[in-house]
Amino acid sequence: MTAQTIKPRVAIIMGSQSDWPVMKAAAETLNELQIPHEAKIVSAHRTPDRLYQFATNAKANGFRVVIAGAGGAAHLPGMTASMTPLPVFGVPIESKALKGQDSLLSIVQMPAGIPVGTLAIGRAGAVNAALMAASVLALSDKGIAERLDAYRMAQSEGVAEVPIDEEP
Ligand code: RP5
Repeated sequence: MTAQTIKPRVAIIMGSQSDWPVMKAAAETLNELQIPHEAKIVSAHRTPDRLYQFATNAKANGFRVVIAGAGGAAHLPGMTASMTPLPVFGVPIESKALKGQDSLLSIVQMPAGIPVGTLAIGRAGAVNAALMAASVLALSDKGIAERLDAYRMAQSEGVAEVPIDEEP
């Protein structure tokens, strides 16, 4: 059975098709951990009705965690968090004008009461959002917990003790 044939537990949403090259890293990380997920374009300002429908129904639809990526005036993660009790992890996308500083500050500066777990700008944030989602699911899923442990162990084992000269 592949990760996609059972009910998705993680929703990966993003404000635009242009966010996918970064957000794909979250999907790939979840694939590595065999965690079923679904990816959708949901724009807070271009498709507000789609956002409302997604966020208000996310828990009832079986999702347990939402990963939301957005760039610029990045209100998608915060608006999503305002409409669902699920944990929302925000990924700031690197914007052209301000290199993602705008995205980061838009997502991280949530007023008290509606939290968004904010990750790093770009690919590192997308990968880590997936790992945070895995950690949440691992609390109640032994298989995911074991695969997450194995992922971390393989990562540690992949780090050499001594640096080598690399080919220019
Ligand atoms: C945001 O505006 C999206 O999340 C994207 O990062 C940014 C630019 O979107 P496009 O103009 O490329 O569609 O809503």
